[in-house]
Amino acid sequence: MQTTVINIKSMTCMGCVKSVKNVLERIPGVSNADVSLENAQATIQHDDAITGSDQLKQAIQDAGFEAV
Ligand SMILES: [Cu+2]
Repeated sequence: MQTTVINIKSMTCMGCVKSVKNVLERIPGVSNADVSLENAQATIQHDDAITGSDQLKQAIQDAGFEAV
């Protein structure tokens, strides 16, 4: 299990936070995702053998947010 922190630029409210969290937690290999509006950041626990950090970033982008 690995922890990846991704900065997310374009979240503006708790609705955005929820969307990002839902998107991340639906990805196979992700066991937990904590998303903070205040820190503009997602902290994700995932199995790197199933889903790497690039795929997590891509999923966030696909959901319409900017992952940096
Ligand atoms: Cu929002």
